Amino acid sequence: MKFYGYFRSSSSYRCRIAFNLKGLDYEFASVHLKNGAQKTPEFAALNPQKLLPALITDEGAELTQSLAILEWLDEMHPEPALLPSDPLGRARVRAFAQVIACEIHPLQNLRVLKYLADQFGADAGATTAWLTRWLTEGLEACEALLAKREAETAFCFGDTPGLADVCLVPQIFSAQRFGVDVSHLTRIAAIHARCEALPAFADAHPARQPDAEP
Ligand SMILES: N[C@@H](CCC(=O)N[C@@H](CS)C(=O)NCC(=O)O)C(=O)O
Repeated sequence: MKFYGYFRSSSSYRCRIAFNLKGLDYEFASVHLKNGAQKTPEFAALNPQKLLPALITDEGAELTQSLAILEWLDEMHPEPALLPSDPLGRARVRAFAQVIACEIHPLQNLRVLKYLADQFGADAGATTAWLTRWLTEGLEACEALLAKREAETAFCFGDTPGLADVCLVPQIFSAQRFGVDVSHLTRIAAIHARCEALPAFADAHPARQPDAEP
């Protein structure tokens, strides 16, 4: 497999955690987002959205969108499972993951922040206010979903990490990077600490990637 990612990209980070949990090797191609490498014709031919991550399978199939990649990985390499075995459980885990991937993350994306600055003159203070608004509201909803679980579990929806945890940890990294304080979300904080203690999560951290920059 060839994986196109970037150390600081949180959707790439999700996939790295899943590769590690499942013990899968891959060739890594770094796409330097800050330098605009995602906009080259070569990368746009792979992902017309000009977004990371992208994956080329051993058979040469091209995949994009981290949630689609994660579910494909889970179907191809079922152990350990990222999704519960029951339909209701799967719907709950997917809903949690989609709060992050579909509602929070798009509003913090590089191209969105750049557009806010370039087209609407958002300065650092306005950008921080924007990020704080959407990350706090979204993660508070995640905390509330965790509070609604029938039982408190070590990870988001079970005793082992799954798709929800794979999405949560990179989102907390982003909150910390953008200086958004979510320490009042105690269930999330406890789960985050448990995940970070696992090598699969620790080794996927942006600071530990070959293309990491200060
Ligand atoms: N929903 C997409 C989001 C992809 C995405 O927004 N990726 C970011 C990095 S985390 C990106 O490539 N941004 C480049 C840009 O904004 O120009 C997914 O989950 O894969």
